[in-house]
Amino acid sequence: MTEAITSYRFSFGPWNLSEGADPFGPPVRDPFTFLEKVKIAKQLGFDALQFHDDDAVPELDSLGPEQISKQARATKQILTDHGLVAEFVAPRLWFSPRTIDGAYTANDPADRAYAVERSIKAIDIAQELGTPLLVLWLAREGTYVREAKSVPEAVQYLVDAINTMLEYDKQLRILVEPKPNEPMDQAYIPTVGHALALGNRTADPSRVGILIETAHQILAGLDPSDEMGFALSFHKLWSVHLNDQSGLKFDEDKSFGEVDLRRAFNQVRVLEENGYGRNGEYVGLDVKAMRTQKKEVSAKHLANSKQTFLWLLDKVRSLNRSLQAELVRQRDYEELTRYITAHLLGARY
Ligand code: XLS
Ligand code: MG
Repeated sequence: MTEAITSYRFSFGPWNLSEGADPFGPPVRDPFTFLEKVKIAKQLGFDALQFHDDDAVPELDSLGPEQISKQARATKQILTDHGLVAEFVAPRLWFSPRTIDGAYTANDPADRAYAVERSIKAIDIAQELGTPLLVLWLAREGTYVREAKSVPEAVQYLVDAINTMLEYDKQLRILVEPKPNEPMDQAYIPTVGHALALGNRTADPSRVGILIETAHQILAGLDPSDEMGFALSFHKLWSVHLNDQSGLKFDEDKSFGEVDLRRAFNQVRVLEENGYGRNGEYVGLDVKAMRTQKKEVSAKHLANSKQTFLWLLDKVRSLNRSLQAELVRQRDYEELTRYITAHLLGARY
């Protein structure tokens, strides 16, 4: 066990305060302005915001370099004025007509070039916002039809794109956020293991790490806390997107711990037991408000997820470690699981 941090720092992205649109229906709430979102973050006790490049600089594709840095500086100023910082920037490579067939792995070389140029702009924005972290959620890197693409070629395109970014900014660190499906049928980098292996193929593996989202692990049929433990053992867990997910379906981004409290407990436990946060890592929440929430109460999912993390942290810290060790020594795992259930329920044991 590594010594735990005394207090965690929390973050979320502006997209986590949303208007409730889904593929079957339009928005149901008026939007918050960016400034209102910043105020909500501060009010709820968050420390940082996460950004898609165009959250920080809207209409990015139509702007020149000077306009981009001017807007990025204005965004940074709003953060500073409210005592917040930027955790990371992620290029939004899934919206443009030029990323319909993938971004770094599109079959058309002009589309691949667009993806790299856009990523370089995202790095410029990250520099203006004062963060060395770039997150790559490889949304459209995968296939709908096996015969349309070559996997080894696609992997090489990904390596080349990451190398270009690492070369462009020598301080940059890249976090790959694996997800097995959605929007793609099959993603090229579906799991933490794939992301680690990809990082190892790049010119500087020491600057490529992982962001783990709870729901993405569940969609891959894996246990989120085990995946976090795996990345931690390689010192590669540089950010997390805690949330929850009810089974194998679309990415639900439910509040942390809403579906499976014990699974959430084990994520907090593995982070706490392995010193997560001691190198400045944030506890990020990638959660979505239910479509039924009215605007005035549409930030509760963020407050609740943070609260649940802290409640579970108390449970982790108050575990009877000698009892746990003794039950492990006796190999009485039935008793161990009974103890954990009692502890989580606050039942007399
Ligand atoms: C989508 C991803 C997305 C990233 C940020 O499934 O979780 O929200 O975290 O680009
Ligand atoms: Mg995410």
